Amino acid sequence: MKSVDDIHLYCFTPGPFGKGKDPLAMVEAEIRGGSDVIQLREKQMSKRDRLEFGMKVRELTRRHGVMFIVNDDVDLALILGADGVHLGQNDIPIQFARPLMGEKIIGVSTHSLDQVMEAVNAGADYIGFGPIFGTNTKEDTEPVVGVGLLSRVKNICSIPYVAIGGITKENLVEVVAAGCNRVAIISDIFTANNIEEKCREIKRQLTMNT
Ligand code: 3NM
Repeated sequence: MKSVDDIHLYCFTPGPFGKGKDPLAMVEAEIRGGSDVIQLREKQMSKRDRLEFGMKVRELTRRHGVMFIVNDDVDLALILGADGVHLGQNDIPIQFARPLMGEKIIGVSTHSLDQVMEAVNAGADYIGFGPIFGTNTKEDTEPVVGVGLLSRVKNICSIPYVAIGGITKENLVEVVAAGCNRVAIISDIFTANNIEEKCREIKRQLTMNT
């Protein structure tokens, strides 16, 4: 398993983008394209279906040495033997998750500089920061933070931070120019004709100067 410091391209399970397709094959394409993390994010599945699908993703990520993170559910993360859990601002606070997760990774979604500081102080291992641009992928998204605010995160954040929300291969250059070479992307990857190639091109841009 990689460490949070190694995160550049943070990917997801397909959710609604996997409808009528083979979701596991889509995840495999992301991994072949250089994804450093796969997050199990299947908000429309029942918990039992998430468990069953999650077991397959766990097996796949383990085989390829890719980090496996479960969205929202601490219990599912532990049951699946995931590397960590990702918590939103409306999920259980990190103080309650930490005793259960122990040394495992806890990531937290943040949407303001205050939330960044709060997550760092509470002992998060990494944070997501966004939405950087407008996005239709997530319901009830917070207001756009923009690359201006993103460029200020590094001054107050001592842990790895991953930019998220509306990021594409085309606007990635703005994110990198704002000093961030860690991104989480859903729609631009899953709507690509060739998921593997799209991931590879994005990963190349993120790791060009490292
Ligand atoms: N979290 P896309 S934005 C899951 O701002 C998620 O915390 C966000 O999908 C946040 O790459 C978002 O298609 C959706 O915009 C990201």
